[in-house]
Parts: sequence; structure tokens; C-alpha cells
Amino acid sequence: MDAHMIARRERVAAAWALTDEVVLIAAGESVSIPGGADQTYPFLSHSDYYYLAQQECPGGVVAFDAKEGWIDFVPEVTEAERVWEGRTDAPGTPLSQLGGWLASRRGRAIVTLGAGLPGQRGAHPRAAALAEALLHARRPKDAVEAARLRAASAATAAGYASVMKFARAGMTERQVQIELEAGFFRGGGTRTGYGTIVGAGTHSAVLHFEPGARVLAPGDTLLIDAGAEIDRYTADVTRTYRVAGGGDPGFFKALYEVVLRMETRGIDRCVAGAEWRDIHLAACREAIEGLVALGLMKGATDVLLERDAHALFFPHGLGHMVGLGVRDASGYLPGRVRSNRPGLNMLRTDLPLEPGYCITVEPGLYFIPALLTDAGRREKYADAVVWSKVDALLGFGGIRIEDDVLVTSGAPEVLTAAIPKDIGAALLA
Ligand SMILES: [Mn+2]
Repeated sequence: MDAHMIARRERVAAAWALTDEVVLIAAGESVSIPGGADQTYPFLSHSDYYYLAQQECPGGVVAFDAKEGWIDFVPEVTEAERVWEGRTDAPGTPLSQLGGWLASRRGRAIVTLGAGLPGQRGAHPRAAALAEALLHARRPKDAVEAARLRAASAATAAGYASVMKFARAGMTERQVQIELEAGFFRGGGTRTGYGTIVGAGTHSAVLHFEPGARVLAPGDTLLIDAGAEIDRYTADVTRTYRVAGGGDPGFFKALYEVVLRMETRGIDRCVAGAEWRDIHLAACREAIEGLVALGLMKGATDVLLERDAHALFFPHGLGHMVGLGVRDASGYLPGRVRSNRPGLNMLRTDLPLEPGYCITVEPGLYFIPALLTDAGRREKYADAVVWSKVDALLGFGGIRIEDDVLVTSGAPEVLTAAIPKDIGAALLA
């Protein structure tokens, strides 16, 4: 076994500090497509299993006996799988021996993590604590993980480079997606890390818009949020462009600069020891200052921040951890609870940053009709928002800028820095 895999398993075992328990981490099973005959959804091992076993293996189980160490159980490959899928034997002990292995440990606590096992009845009382400890152990990325993230970022950059040359009025969101993803795959990507988001015009104010047949018009805001994945490690990048033509780009440029300032300052704050929640709130403050300067909000910054007024335009958290999957090891430090305040209630991550953590920084400012035409909000913020100006911008869409940041013991490393984001790059030719 590779040295980094041995180190991972040692790290997880140390985090658990077990004395007598037996832990099973299950990859999960293939899922049939309803009505699809023998078709299944693409299989991805549970990320906890993948972290410890580095393979896509339906039915696979990594077992840990606190007294003896680790053992890999893998299902026997059937002839049909060899014929139809070209599957070959994975290294490990035949899964058929798991039952006997467990029987010889009868009476000891058996905790199942990962995807769980078929026929499993309920979770062991210790399962949540051990799952949390495993998740926390996974947070700092090792050298192999960082290398994959760098490669995924390079493939993602290739896709964005194609789009910047290609996107213009008259094309559809779908055509933009095709060009982007072709660039990802040419650049070495093995999958997209999540469903590519491409939104033109008002669609750019839908946080997760699926590209469709909409045609880009001159002057449209064009938001793209996508990432190439390599061996289960994905980049997660957002850029917002303005399609050439369509009159004065003045407001786009002004709003873009506000979001870009939130983003670059947010990145600078990603240093070891910093609380993610504080970094989020600092960006909220900058959103308010920017919106006041643009004449869209009015009042004292502290008061507006206290009233969560920024969440009308910035309704999500500043980012999340990324790596082995697009929401890798996000979450809250044990004991912390989610706020019910607008904006803060969307925070996916609430913990202090440590070297090796990889986190997205992705502020956005949007004109979302579903929020801004709501009577209750308009009344609550009657004195905080210049509604006449905001109403005139309900067709603008939104701007989000997102990079992936590796926290170090020194300055943060922006893994996706090769993808241009200055205002000159945002204004498409
Ligand atoms: Mn993201």
C-alpha cells in the first residue's frame, strides 16, 4: 500500500482512539434506475470509503479492528461484470468472508460508517461521533490530494479559456456548456464535479441554474459555475461575464468590482486560525458598503449588517470546503449549531481554518425577484433599500466570483488563479 494511504489510515485510527470497537466503512451499492431494466446510475464510492480505499467498488468494505488494524473486503467479480464492464479483481479479501470475520468478533461493538450495509438495522450510538471524527481527519489535504486538486484546477482553467474565446451573443447556454466541458475533458478532467451551471440574463440570478436553450443577448450577464474533476477531486469555480454589445456596461462594471473586492479580500483572510464565520461576515460588510456606494442601500453599515439586509442580495454563505467532492468535509465544528439569521443560516461551514484545508470563496450579489418582490421583505427593509432603483434592476441577473483556496501556514494559495477574473476578462469581446 502506498505510503500516503498508510498515513491516512493511521491518521483516522488516531482520531478515533478506539480500544475494542470494530468499524466498517462501506462503499455503497449500485443504484438501479427505476424502470431502466439493467441500467444503474453511475457508481461513486462513498467519499469516506474512497478516502481510505481509493477505488470505485460497489459493495466494498474497509474494516478496522481496534486490536488488529485494517482489512479490505471486496466483492468477487462476476463473469457478467468481466464480460460487460471489463471489471477486474480489486485487491483485498473476498467479501464473502466478512460474515465469518464479524462472527468471530461477536460481542464487540460494530460501528458501520460510509454508505451503510444492506440489511443494517439502525446506527450504533457511537456512529455519529466516529463519522464526525473521520470527516475532521479528512479536512487537511495531503500531498496526493493537493496534486489532484491542482490538476483539476488546470483542467478547469482550460475549459474557461475556451469559453472566454467562444461565448458571444447568439449562442445558447447549452453551447457555452458544451464548449466549457469539452475544455475540461481535453484538459484532463475525468468528470464534471457537479452539474455545470450556466445562466444568461435573469438566469444568472438563479443560484444553481441548469443551462438550456436560452440565447445569449448583447449585454447579458453570463454566470458560469463549474469544475472539472480528476479521480474524485474537483475544482469549483465561478466566473461572471458580460456579453459584448448592449449599451453601457457601467453598472455591470461597478457591481463586478464590489463582488471582486469581496472575493479577493475574502481570499486574503483565509489564513490558519481564522474563523470561517468571521470571513463570511467581513464579506457581508463589504457587500453593504458596496451597495450603499452604488445607491441601492442606505443607512449605517453596522445597523444594516445587524439587520441582515445584505442577505437580500447575498443570500448564501461565502463558501464551503471542496476536494473529494464539491462539498468535501464541510460542516460545523462539533458543538456549533446553525444560526437562524438570513444568510448565516446558509453557512455550510463553521470552523477555524487550518493548514491543508481547501475552501471556496464565492461571494455573489444578485437581483433575485423571488426575494426582492416579497411583500414582507419590502416592508421590513423599507428604509434600508432604495427600492425604486432595485426594481429597475430586477432583470439584471447576478454576479458571483469563486476560487478554490488552499490554506497554508503562510499566505493562502489560490489553486484556480489561472482563470482570469479582472474586469477586463469579464467584459467579453
Ligand atoms: Mn461552490
